[in-house]
Amino acid sequence: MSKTEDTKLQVSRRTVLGSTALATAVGVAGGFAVSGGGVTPAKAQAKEGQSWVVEPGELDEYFVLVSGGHSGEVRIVGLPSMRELMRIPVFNRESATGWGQTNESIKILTENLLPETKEYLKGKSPVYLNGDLHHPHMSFTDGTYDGRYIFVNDKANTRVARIRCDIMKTDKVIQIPNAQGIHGLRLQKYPKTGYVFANGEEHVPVPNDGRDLTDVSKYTSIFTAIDADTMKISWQVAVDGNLDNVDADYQGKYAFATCYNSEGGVTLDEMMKKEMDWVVIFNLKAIEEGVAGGKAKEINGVQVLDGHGKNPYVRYVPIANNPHGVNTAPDGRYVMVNGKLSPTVSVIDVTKIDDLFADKIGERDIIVAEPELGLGPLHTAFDGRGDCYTTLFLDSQVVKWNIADAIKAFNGEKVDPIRQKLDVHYQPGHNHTSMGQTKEADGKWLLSLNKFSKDRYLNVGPLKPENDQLIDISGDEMKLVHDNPTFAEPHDATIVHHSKLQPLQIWKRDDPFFADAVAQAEKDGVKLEEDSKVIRDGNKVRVYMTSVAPAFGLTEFTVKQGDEVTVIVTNCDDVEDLTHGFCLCNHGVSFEVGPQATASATFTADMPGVWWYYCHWFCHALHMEMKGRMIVEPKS
Ligand code: K7E
Ligand code: CUA
Ligand code: CA
Repeated sequence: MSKTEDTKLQVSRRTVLGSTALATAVGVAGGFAVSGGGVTPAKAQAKEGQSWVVEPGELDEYFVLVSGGHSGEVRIVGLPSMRELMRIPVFNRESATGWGQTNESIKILTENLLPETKEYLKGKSPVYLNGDLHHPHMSFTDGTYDGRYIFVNDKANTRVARIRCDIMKTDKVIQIPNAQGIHGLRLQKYPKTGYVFANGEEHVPVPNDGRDLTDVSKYTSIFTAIDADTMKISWQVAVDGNLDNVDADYQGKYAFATCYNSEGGVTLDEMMKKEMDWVVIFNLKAIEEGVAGGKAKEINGVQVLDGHGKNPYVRYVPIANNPHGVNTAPDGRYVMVNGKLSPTVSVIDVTKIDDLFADKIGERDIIVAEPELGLGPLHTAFDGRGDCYTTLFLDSQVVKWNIADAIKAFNGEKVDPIRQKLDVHYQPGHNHTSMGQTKEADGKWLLSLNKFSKDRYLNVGPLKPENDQLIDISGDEMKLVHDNPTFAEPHDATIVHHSKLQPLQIWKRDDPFFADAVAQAEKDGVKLEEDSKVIRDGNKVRVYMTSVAPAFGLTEFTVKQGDEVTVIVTNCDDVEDLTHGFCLCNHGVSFEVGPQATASATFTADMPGVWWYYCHWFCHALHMEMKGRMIVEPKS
C-alpha cells in the first residue's frame, strides 16, 4: 500500500470514529508523535498458517472465558472457531436459567450484600438486576490455570463473584465494603490463588456514611485482597489517587495497580491535569505483617491499612499519563504498564522491587524500558517468545514489539523494538494470547477485543455489536483470520487450553448448590428423587415434583389464593444434556433444572384461577406435553 493510501485509511478511520469522546481523547494525545513501524495492509494478509476453521463435529482447542461487560454475565467461547458455547449468568437476572429468581441463586446473590444494600433493595427486587463484569480470571496453581474457579468483578455494584468450574455456575458473590466500583481484578499466581485482588476505582469518603461529602481531599481509594477459598476479605489498603487495573507477579510477592487519577480529581479536566500518574506496588508480606502487627484499623468489619504517602506497604512509581492496563509477562520478570494517553508502555523489572522497598533505589529505577508504540496503548499480551502485543486504541492497531530490544533502546542502543503493526477494526481494548496470562503462554493465537464494529457487519440499527478479531501469531507475522460480533461487552478474556478445564456432564446429588432444598425435603419427609407431593405449612406451600422426560411428577396441584408457594423440581434423568425447565404462565416464574439437579422458586399465588406450568427446556419429542396445572382457589 502506498503512503497516500495508508494516510487515507487512517483519516477515514478517524473520521468515522470522530465522536466527541474520541475527539477529546485524540486531542489530548495529539501532542505526541506517532511512532514509526510498518502498517500491514489488509491485502497482504496471506491465507496460509493455522486454520481457524473447526469442522462440524470437531472440538475447539481452547476455551475463552469472555466478560459480558454491562450484560453482567460471563460467556464461554471456543477458540479458534469463536463459536459462543455457553453463557454463565453472574450479576444479571437471566430468564432461561432463572438466575436471580431461583431460591438457590437468590441466596448466592444476596447472602453477602452489605447491610445498607439489603435495606436499599427492600421492596424493590430481591437482587440487583444489573452488573458490569470486566475481568474473568481462572484460579492458578504454580503459575498456570488449575481449573478450580473463575473470579470476576462487578464495577456497577462493587461486587466480586466466583464461578465453580465443575458445574460452571456462580457459587459466591460478595459486596466489598469501603471501596466503590470494583474494576481491576486479578489473582495471585504463585504458589496458588491465594488472594483475589480487587481495585476500588472510585475514591469516596471511608466510611461512606454521609461524612465529608464535598471535602474531596478526604476521599480515598481502597485495594482489597479476598481469600479465594472462603471469599472473605483478608485485608484492605487505603491508597492515594485511584486504582484502575491490576496484575500480580509470578512469585506471590507483589501486586501492581495503575492509577489514572493521581490528581484526586472529580472531573475529567482534573483527572488529566498532571503529566505523570503512577502504578501502585503492593508488598504482600509487608501488608500481612502490618495487619498481624495490629497496624490496621477496623472499618466496616475489615482490617484497613493506611497506604497513603510514605509507608511500608506500597510504593507509588511515576508513570505518564493516565495509564490503564497492567500485564505481567510469562517470563515472570517484566510487568507492562500501558500508557493510554501516553504513547508508551513502561516496563517494570520485578527483580528490582525488593531494593525499591528497601529504599536502596528510587521509584523510576525499576523501569527498564519505555518504548513509544503509538496512540492509546491500553493492554499488552505475550507469546512466551519475548514478544509483546499491545492494543493501540486510538490508532486502531495491535503493535508487536520485542522486550529485549525495548530494553536495549532504553539503554541508548539504536534498535527499533517494533516488529509489526496490524490494523484491527476498530478501537481495541484488551487483547489476549492463548494461555498468555500464565507461564505456559504458547504463542499461537491473539484475540483483539474491539470496541466498535462500525462497517464490518450488516447494519442492525444505531446500536452496533462490538467486534472480536482472531489473529494468528504462530509465525513471524500477525495475520488477521476471523471477525465475530459480540454484544455488550467483552472487555477482557482468559484463553484456557481445553486440557485445563473438565466440567461435569451431570450434577452430583450431594452438590452444595441445592443443599438447602435437600435439607428442607428431609424435614418434610420427602425423597426428592422419588416423591412428588404438596406439603402445607400454614400459608406456606411446598410443591415437590420430580421430572423425568416427558412428565412432571405432578400434573396438577391446588393452593389457596394468597399462599406463598415454593416449587421444588428434581430432574431424575441422568442423561447427559437432558435439562428440564419449570415455567409457570403469567407468574414470571421460570428456571432450569439440569440433569440430576434440584431447583426451586418461591412466589405468591395471588391470582385465583387455572395456571398451566410447562417444561421450557426442550427435552423430548413430547416436550410440549410436559406440563400441568396450578389450581388457585379464591379466598372465601
Ligand atoms: Cu481496559 Cu475494564 Cu480491563 Cu475495559 S478495562 S478495555
Ligand atoms: Cu422437560 Cu422439556
Ligand atoms: Ca491523571
